[in-house]
Amino acid sequence: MKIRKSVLSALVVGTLFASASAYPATTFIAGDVHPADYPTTAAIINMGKKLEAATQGRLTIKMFPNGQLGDENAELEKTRAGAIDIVRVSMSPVGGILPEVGVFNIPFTFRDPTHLQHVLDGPIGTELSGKITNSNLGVVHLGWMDAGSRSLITKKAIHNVAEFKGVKIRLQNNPIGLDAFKAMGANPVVLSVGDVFASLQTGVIDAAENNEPTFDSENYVVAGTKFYDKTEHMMVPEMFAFSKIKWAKLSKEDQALILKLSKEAQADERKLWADYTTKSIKRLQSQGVQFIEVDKKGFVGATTAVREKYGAQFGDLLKRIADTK
Ligand code: BDP
Repeated sequence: MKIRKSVLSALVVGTLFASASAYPATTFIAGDVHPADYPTTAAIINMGKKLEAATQGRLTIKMFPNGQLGDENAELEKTRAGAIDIVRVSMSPVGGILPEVGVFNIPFTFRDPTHLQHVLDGPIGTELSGKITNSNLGVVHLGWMDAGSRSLITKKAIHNVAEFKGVKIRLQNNPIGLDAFKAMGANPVVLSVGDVFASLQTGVIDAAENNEPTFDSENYVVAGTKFYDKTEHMMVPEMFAFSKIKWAKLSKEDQALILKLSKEAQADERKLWADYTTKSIKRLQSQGVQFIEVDKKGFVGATTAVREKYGAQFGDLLKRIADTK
């Protein structure tokens, strides 16, 4: 029997559909507490575009910004359960759950953000990434992201540790951070980042602590804070990671592609971070925020016992960090 051309093309199209439905388009769900234009969120959105292009639309990423999928602890839980595929969170809550990677919350551990980058780009970064992936957190670590350094965001000016006494300050969920702020004489309370604005406004807290981009993007000036007191007490990086349950379902090729694009996203975020920080500082200054050079020695001195207590749990890690150029 002679097969007519139209029948033939129908057969070809049918085969194409069959093979396409064997590999249906997959949308990975991503979550971040920050808005869509924030460096961390934007870097994952860019990664999604590249993934879509590289797979002719077979794989895509849908970002849920602004904490739409919950606060960071909730997002981590959902990622473990496979309800979120890609999560971007601060290392503070991660260290709270997994103390062996909690070194970033020991105050005054890094000289500056470049020192932290060198540590993360070297063997220590690789070791910590492996610890996260091999832990029971239920995620595959994909990469690190910059988050600058954290300083005090206050309603009254703080120049030294004595002036910080009794200040009610919001902290991330991390026990080392709590100890550190108690040692500085403050009155810390743990809240998720989404609750900080209202708590500042209603006077539940007098202060927050964060980097300039979050001070800016969360609009803390409108909630009554006018000072950025530059303690630079912690440099806590961000991480982004894939749900382990979901990772196991991907082909080796797709895993390799995601790892490659994650490296690029890490580099992308570093550039976005630098630009955004410059803009945030300008914006904060134009809103009347005063940047104060504090007497840092007093804050460092007040937290010596905290470094000794927690440093001991990390063996020679603090020394290896200090020795990193
Ligand atoms: C920001 C981090 C974000 C945290 C937030 C916080 O980028 O992941 O949720 O701090 O203080 O710098 O909770």
